[in-house]
Amino acid sequence: MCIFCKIVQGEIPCNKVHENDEFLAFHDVNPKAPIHILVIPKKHIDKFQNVTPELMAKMTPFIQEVAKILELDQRGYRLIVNNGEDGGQEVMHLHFHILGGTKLLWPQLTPDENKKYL
Ligand code: DGP
Repeated sequence: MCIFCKIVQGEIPCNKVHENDEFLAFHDVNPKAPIHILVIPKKHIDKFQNVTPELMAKMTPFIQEVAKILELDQRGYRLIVNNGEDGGQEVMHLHFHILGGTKLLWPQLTPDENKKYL
């Protein structure tokens, strides 16, 4: 069983923010911003590339609710999904990162800072 399925089952504790029958939101163990939440479907789906439109249609309002609970809805926040190897996904259970609580930077994401991509 993957680590996030163990969190869903209660085998590994988490600092929960919100949940319903299908989704769970909890604080990231290694926060990259003052507020860093992970939102996951309780059902195991390995990555964003394999999520269905039907599940996303329900996940979207859940993420918006979490942002409201954390009072990020007015100031703003960033949503990140790392998908697959090049995307830097470490836990192979679909998760959205919600980052906020400060004005976020938009850092260089590749090692070569001088390379232009356009
Ligand atoms: P990603 O690189 O997108 O797969 O991000 C995985 C995130 O999951 C990373 O920011 C750290 C977090 N994480 C890994 N294991 C645990 C855990 O056991 N508990 C919590 N709360 N977060 C975890």
